[in-house]
Amino acid sequence: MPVSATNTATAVEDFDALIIGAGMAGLCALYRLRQIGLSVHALETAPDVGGVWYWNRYPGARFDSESYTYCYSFSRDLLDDWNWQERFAAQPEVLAYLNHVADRFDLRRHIDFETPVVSARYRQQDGTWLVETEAGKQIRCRFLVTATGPLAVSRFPEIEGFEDFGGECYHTGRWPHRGVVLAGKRVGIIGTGASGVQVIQTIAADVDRLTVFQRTPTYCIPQRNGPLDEGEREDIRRNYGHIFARCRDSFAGFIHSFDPRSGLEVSEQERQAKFEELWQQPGFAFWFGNFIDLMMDPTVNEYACEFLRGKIMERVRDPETARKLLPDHPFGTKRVPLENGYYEVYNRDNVELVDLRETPIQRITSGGIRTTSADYPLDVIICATGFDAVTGSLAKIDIRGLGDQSLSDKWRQGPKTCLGLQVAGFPNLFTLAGPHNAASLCNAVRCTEQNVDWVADCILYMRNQGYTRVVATAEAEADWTQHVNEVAGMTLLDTMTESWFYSAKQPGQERHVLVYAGGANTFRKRCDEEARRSYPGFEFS
Ligand code: N01
Repeated sequence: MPVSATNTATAVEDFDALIIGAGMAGLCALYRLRQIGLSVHALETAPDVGGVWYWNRYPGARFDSESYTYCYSFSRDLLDDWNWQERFAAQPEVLAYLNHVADRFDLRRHIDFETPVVSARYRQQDGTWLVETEAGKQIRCRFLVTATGPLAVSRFPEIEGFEDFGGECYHTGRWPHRGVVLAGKRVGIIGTGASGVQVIQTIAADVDRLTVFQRTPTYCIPQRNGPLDEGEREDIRRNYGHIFARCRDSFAGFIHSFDPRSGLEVSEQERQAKFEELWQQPGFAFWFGNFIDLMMDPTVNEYACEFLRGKIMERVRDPETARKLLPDHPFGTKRVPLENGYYEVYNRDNVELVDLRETPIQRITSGGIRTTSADYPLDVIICATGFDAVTGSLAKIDIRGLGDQSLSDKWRQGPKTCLGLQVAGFPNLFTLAGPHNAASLCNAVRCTEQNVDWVADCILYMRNQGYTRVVATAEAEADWTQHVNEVAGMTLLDTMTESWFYSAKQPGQERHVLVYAGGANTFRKRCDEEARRSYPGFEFS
């Protein structure tokens, strides 16, 4: 199976497998594919490892997953020698962890940094992929594994006048590494998703004035972060097996599992008690530990919404500001931000909330932001406006499969995939955390490890059977794509709520679901079943 060694005559490097990206998924793939004996290499745009954790250095960036669940499980020694400092680690600790992994397993020597990939073409004549970098370097590989990240391509809002602004302007997803001084400045922030919430609650006390430009309020639940002491760390180390098993069996790869009861079968008093108990717990307990039909039954969901709106009203002193913060979409149909004192920020004298649904932004001016009702003078504008999610980082690469078909063209009417891991017409291409894959609606590490294991097992199967080419069949792709859409349609995700779970980037565009809403546990079983039955949805040769 190995492709031949470096071919100096044509200056094309050859590897069995090439990974695009050296973030959380890419490092994992590098480790695992090397472990099964492949010659493997990775190309990374950034100057170092880490992916989103390399780029997202904005104030307050931290895990929304319990630290001890968002770490690799492939090495017992690694689990033993890393000491998580907080229940939900902050970005510097996460990045330090990923650097530690890269060093501990000697992964860096397989990575070319500052090497963006521009194209990848499948060559039918020899069944390899030819990958070209921005600098013109060519690499040939048997297997191409994309680990480009579902939230990697930052999106600035399409608002007129950015070029006129005389102050500083940053996107959370590309925060400057030199750091940014915000203390004493007039700061405006656009966007109140998970990134915006983390920034807002972190900087409010330091800046002179903070103006929050909010288009859609969303439900934030308390993170209840705190330091881990040595006793807790010891406990965690002893229980890693149990922790990972809980995550594996859960809907979204977290330690939280749905209550098997319907929210309709309990009394009002029991329901409120359950909500309160979940609200007091750290992390995503309120989302993924709630009643089993929270994301399916609009009445149950609305009970949860009412409870959370009540909490917002209690915490925000000014009733008019509180009203602006009240969401009206079903809970969980946008990714739920975890917060530490977010709502109390709006009780500060130096913080103002601007509701863009009432007074939209007209333009950016040289001195700040102009809405339909006022001019807001600013020194700094922070865009926490999200990403071209899930397919954005793949669309940046000209990926061409059989018959020179472009992946972007194929997905123009929405992604089509088999298990979110392969695409018909694109042999030997594996898309880690790609569209239709459980990994985007999941604790990322738990789910990408599953993706990587599945890919490694598939390649091992090929090796044992003497195959060099695998490709999803058109039927299996159609079945999975239909299933992904049907499952989303059975949940409240399929409301008209705008979120990155769906592909519509602008109001009015056709929507296609990008995530798998059937649950990480179901997804895993489906993938395992496919392997156990010798991959009936795939063609080998
Ligand atoms: O991006 P988002 P994010 N004018 O797309 C607003 C992960 N993450 O970076 O809701 C005005 O969620 C937009 O408004 P609306 C996590 O998976 C993880 O915050 O579209 N506003 C929204 O408020 C998360 O879901 C962690 O109306 C505009 C915001 O910008 C994902 O990353 C931490 C606008 C975008 O929210 C993305 O989160 C942080 C415009 N033109 C993030 N355009 C951890 O777990 C957009 N908005 C550590």
